[in-house]
Amino acid sequence: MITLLDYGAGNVRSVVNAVERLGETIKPAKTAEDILSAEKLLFPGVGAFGAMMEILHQKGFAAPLAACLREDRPFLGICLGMHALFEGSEEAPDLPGLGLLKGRVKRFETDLAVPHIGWNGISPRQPSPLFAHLRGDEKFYFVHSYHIVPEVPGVVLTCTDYGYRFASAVQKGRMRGVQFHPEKSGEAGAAMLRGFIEDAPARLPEIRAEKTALARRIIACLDVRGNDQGDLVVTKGDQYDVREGGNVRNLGKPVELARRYYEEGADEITFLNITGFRDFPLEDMPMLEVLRRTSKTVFVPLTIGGGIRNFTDAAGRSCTALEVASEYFRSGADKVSIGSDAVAIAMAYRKSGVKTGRSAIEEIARVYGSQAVVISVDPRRVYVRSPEEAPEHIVIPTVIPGPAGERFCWYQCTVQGGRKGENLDAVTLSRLCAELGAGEILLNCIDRDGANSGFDIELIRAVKSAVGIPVIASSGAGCAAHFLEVFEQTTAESALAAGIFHRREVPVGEVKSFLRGKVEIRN
Ligand code: 1PR
Repeated sequence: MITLLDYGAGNVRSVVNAVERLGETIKPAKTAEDILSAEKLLFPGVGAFGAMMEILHQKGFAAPLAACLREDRPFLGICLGMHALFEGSEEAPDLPGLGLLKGRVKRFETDLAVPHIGWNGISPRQPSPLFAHLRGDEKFYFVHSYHIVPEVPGVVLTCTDYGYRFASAVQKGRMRGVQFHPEKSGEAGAAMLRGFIEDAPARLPEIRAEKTALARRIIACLDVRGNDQGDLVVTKGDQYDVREGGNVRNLGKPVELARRYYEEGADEITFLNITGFRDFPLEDMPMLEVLRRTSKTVFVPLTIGGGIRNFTDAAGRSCTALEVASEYFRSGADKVSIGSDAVAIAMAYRKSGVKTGRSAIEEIARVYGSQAVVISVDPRRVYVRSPEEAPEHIVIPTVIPGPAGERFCWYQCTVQGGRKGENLDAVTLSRLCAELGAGEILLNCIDRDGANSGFDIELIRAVKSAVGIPVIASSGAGCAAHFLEVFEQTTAESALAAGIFHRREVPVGEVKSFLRGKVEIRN
């Protein structure tokens, strides 16, 4: 029996599912006594260090947890659950940590994108039960802006490279902590959790890489909506038009398709509720059930988008984006993606120059961390003869001339699934949202959507050069070579596709096989 320390933030459902899948039972700690009587403790942390420490103290969990750890009770802390073991964190300098390990938590200082998001390796430093079922060359899912800096080198269990080498796991007696998320790391993560559950004999894996590398991610995207018969289906548009012969295209069931992509090797799954902008968000949330069911069989990160915004309906009922997002996190989402509302937020911020702290981006980032906030951008090319024609926008030269031979273009942001264009360009939108605390950009392109003609390299380069957060290249993938092209010609951290996967024209596995040996990927 494992006792789960759930302090109420983030996606603990995935941890429960990952443990139960291994045949172990898991019980949430509700009182201090539950912690003190635990056989084994699992502490998954998601969100922000300050909020976590405050809640641990409010609930009266901090002292019993520290007592168990001093007694050397088997413990596994994940991400913030490991940060809590240290003396403090730059993320909330005034709030001390538990101080069981000497050292602090600091923000990444690197030219690479922060947060560090994706699948990276681990370089083991000492034997551990966590390695009992590992080869050593597996990759694990990381998502963090801060990392630990232990003062005592002897506690370092693994190291990982991202710009520089950092400690990615610690071990002192039976107290262990990992920066990555085993519950989101597919079969490798399950193997590590099994070692913890069994309290297996400590060993070193056979393969011990000297250096590790972050993989470029392949993401499968499922656009979901109700069809005319009222069923929730995965659909797919051409330039966002999802109807064919008057009917919504039906390409399958969301939960089944997500599972198929997981089994084929997708590194992440994104669900977009494409008509989510229409209704009162909390009234009917069919995607909650989709997430709950998906998180039972899919052990890679899940992102959900559509309808995440502050909303007041005609009857005066209101809800906040944070409330909507919280429902999604509780149901199994790791990240939420904001589309239309991000455009409104960025335009207001550009006009006032003031960060109110109350926008959906800021509020969700404050509670769940920046890494949980993705901005979904739906731009369309607008051709101009020269940059002077659109002085308020970021205009770029293009090698693909416009209908009248124009050699320049800018990318107009749209809202409501491309139905309405706004006076804001995609590069500026991305920069402003990153300033407000977004952690990742999902960069679609309406002109390329469903076109199978390849990603819009010019758009991706323009956005990538304007932000310091990871960018997901999206729209236009028609063959495996298009993924190689986007990874060779841009620094996008990941690439997303929909149509070719749904129609089985190019399965995820084929993309991976094609890329293997050419770019760093997760096997
Ligand atoms: O505005 O916050 O409610 O979010 C709505 C979300 O739904 C946005 O993320 C928006 O991108 C998405 N969306 C709205 N309408 C559509 C539509 O298609 N009619 N889908 C839509 C966007 C685009 C991509 C697609 C890629 C890859 N889907 O995500 O998966 O273009 O496709 P491909 O590989 O087949 O080319 P809000």
